[in-house]
Amino acid sequence: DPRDAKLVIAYLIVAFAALLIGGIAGLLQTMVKSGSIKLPYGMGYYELLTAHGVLMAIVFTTFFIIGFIYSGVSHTLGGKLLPVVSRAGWLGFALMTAGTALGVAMVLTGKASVLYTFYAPMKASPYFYIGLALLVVGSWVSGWGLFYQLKFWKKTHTGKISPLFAFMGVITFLMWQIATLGVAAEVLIQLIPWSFGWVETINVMLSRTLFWYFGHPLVYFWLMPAYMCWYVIIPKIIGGKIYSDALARLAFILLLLFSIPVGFHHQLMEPGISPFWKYLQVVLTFMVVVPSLMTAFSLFATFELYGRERGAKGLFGWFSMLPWKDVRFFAPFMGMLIFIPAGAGGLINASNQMNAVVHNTLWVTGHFHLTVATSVALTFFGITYWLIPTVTGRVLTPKMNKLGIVQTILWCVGMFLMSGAMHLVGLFGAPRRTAYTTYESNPDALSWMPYYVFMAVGGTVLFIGVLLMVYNVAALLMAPKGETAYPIGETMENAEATPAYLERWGVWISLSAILILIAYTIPLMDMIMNPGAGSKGFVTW
Ligand code: HAS
Repeated sequence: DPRDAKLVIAYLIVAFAALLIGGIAGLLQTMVKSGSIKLPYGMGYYELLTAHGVLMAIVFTTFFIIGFIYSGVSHTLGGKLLPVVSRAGWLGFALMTAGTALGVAMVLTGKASVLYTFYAPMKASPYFYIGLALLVVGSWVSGWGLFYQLKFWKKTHTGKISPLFAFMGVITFLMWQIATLGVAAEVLIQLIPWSFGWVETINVMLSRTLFWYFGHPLVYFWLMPAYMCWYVIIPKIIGGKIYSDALARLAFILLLLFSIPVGFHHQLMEPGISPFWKYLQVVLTFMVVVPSLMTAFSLFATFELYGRERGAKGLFGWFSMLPWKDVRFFAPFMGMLIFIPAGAGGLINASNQMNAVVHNTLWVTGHFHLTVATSVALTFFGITYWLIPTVTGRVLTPKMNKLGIVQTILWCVGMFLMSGAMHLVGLFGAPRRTAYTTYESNPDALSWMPYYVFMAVGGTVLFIGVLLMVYNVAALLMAPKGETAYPIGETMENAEATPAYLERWGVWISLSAILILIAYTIPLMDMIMNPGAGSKGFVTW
């Protein structure tokens, strides 16, 4: 529907504007860190780092995800958004854009150099937190629109299983809704009153815990739309079939259940949480790996069966049958490929003893540049090459396709240099989030410098990749008129029927709530009741 198309494009334009400004901040901060440049006009390293993180990790992703999911829900649930849903989409967009403008203005004027994780004891201007609150509330409003569209569809299609894309989109927003309750509580109850000076102290441990209650599912909020593309879109693009609708739904249900009660794996090195609760959440963390392994299995099955149908021979003959010259496949595929080492890094992080080696080092920065900034970002770029033409009634030309392939290669090369150097130097103990320093010419710190230079070189290649991507988006918006189909895959003919219980929303939401209550109730009560127990790590500032 042309009106829905406008909504989708509005979200995408803000997303790519954020990518551009965030990319500039990213380039500058990596050059400062390596000592290659000094910042003029009293600009600070932490200002740039915050702008980079907030714009890339929070604004680019959230706007892109909503635009993408709205497009697919409109397409698969009736071909058009209900008027009330479209209004929710626009209201959400307005709130999110206003919140982003306010938050970014605070960061760029040096009033909110609190990094993208923004928990206490670092304090920002209250207007930064108000901006964040608007962003989150806006995303809720958009999510409620999606829930309503599915509810309406179910009412008019009694007894039918919802389309896979819509199911996945709704579950992603359900997870987001539950996860953002933590950050909303942190911002509204703790950070805003404290930053306005209405209260003098803040419970730091509680603030960090509420943040990570949200912070880990946040990474699955980025990943799930990428999985939607891998499960539903990629089979159609290569000319194959979805391996199993039921398996895909089960993977998403497992992501809903296990992606939230695991925030403590970001706090393994904190003394204020008892080892038992950390242990429990690490076990749950290893559970959340299962749906990713299922996804890998399902993708290999789709690729292999597609190749064999076309006569591929031998164990890996199907590999050469894949459409390597099509950027709509190539970019997401590189994302999948890189997710293998990226996910392995996650397993290392999640293991308590190994976490003691890597925590707060550049290894972690390397990990998330492979996961969100490569696997997810490349998939989102790959989606852009068909999504913009589809909703604007245009076509992807061979020249744009070529530029897209070049962009993907640039991204992979830049990331190999940057993230590779981050992983290595992190293992030598180089801390994350520090401006240029040699720690008074300490020999260890001096030995890290060549890696920082590699990071800056990789960062520069990536910046060229950002510029090319923004150029490609502009070119797609002005591409020749024509028709591009929305690529929704179909399930294999011989796949088993999807069981109806996979759509028992009440059951899955209740199970998710139970797991969260088990993992968090006692530690949270402990933190609230003993806010000043300094020796246990509960600090009030
Ligand atoms: Fe992580 C820190 C553990 C996944 C993002 N993570 C972070 C941070 C970010 C982040 C942003 O346990 C930093 C936060 C901060 O600022 O402090 N992470 C994990 C684990 C996983 C994981 C266990 N992370 C992600 C994803 C992210 C992301 C996904 C973004 C999108 N992470 C941690 C931990 C920390 C952490 C600790 C805290 C560290 C610390 O101490 O601070 C797992 O979900 C990973 C499972 C993935 C797999 C891979 C499956 C492979 C697939 C691809 C198949 C490929 C095909 C193509 C089919 C098991 C699905 C191949 C074809 C061929 C032909 C070969």
